Amino acid sequence: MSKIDEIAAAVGAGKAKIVGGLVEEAIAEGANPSEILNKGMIDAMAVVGEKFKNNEIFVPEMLVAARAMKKGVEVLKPYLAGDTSNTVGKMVMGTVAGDLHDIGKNLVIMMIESAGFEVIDLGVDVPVEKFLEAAADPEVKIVGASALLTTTMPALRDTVAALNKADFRSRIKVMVGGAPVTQEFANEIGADAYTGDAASAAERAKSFVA
Ligand code: B1M
Repeated sequence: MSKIDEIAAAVGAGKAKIVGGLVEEAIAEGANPSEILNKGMIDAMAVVGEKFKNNEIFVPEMLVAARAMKKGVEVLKPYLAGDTSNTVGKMVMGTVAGDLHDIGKNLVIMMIESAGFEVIDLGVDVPVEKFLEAAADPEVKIVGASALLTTTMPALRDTVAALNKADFRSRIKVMVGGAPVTQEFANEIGADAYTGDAASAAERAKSFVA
């Protein structure tokens, strides 16, 4: 079994205590940090999601897998993130109301910070008003919102609709993402950008301030 397969197995089994060590070992062996993230962790979470859908595992197992992934990401962060000393702009980011999923949002924040942005993390289950309040800061250039559940896509719609009505709308760009979100949905709700992964989110954010 390759080290990346070992990481995927440990994330899938929720073995938070060993994931960090395995990531260190993989790095020491010369594994590519993005490959560790994509194949060792994100793919492993997709398997966890499939098992949950098929009733092979339940919420507690999903939760421990998420904790294990977070441990791995903590160790991986310095290898993925670049020089953050030059701030290119301020961004607000949160997971929409009713939604507690934060791994994807945190990855997006990590990549966007490494692209030079200062990110205000509003956390999870963020009401529309909190997005509006944070986005009212005149220094904010981008507002990002994440939704992981089909049932919270309406909250994403509401969030974007409220931002679209705000008097500061022309100052900001609105970015959306999350597993159930599509380019089509993003167009429909009036967001400026949709990306399917964290690295492209950072690229897109950079393009807005270039
Ligand atoms: Co939840 N969950 N979950 N869960 N969970 C999913 C999303 C699900 C698909 C599993 C499944 O059934 N196959 C399913 C949703 C089904 C649906 O909506 N149709 C589901 C469900 C049903 C639920 C509950 C309702 C379960 C229950 O209680 N019965 C419940 C809801 C709680 C709530 O939010 N109110 C729930 C709870 C949980 C846990 C708390 C146990 C845990 C979350 C822990 C945490 O986040 N701290 C959890 C987990 C871990 C998952 C899965 C297994 C993994 C999610 C994840 O972290 N993926 C997930 C299955 C899956 O996604 N296949 C599942 C890895 C992450 C890196 O990917 O977040 O997609 P993702 O982010 C990507 C991109 O989407 C993108 O970039 C990221 C990195 O590349 N991206 C953006 C994300 N945001 C972006 C923003 C951008 C741009 C790109 O611009 C701003």
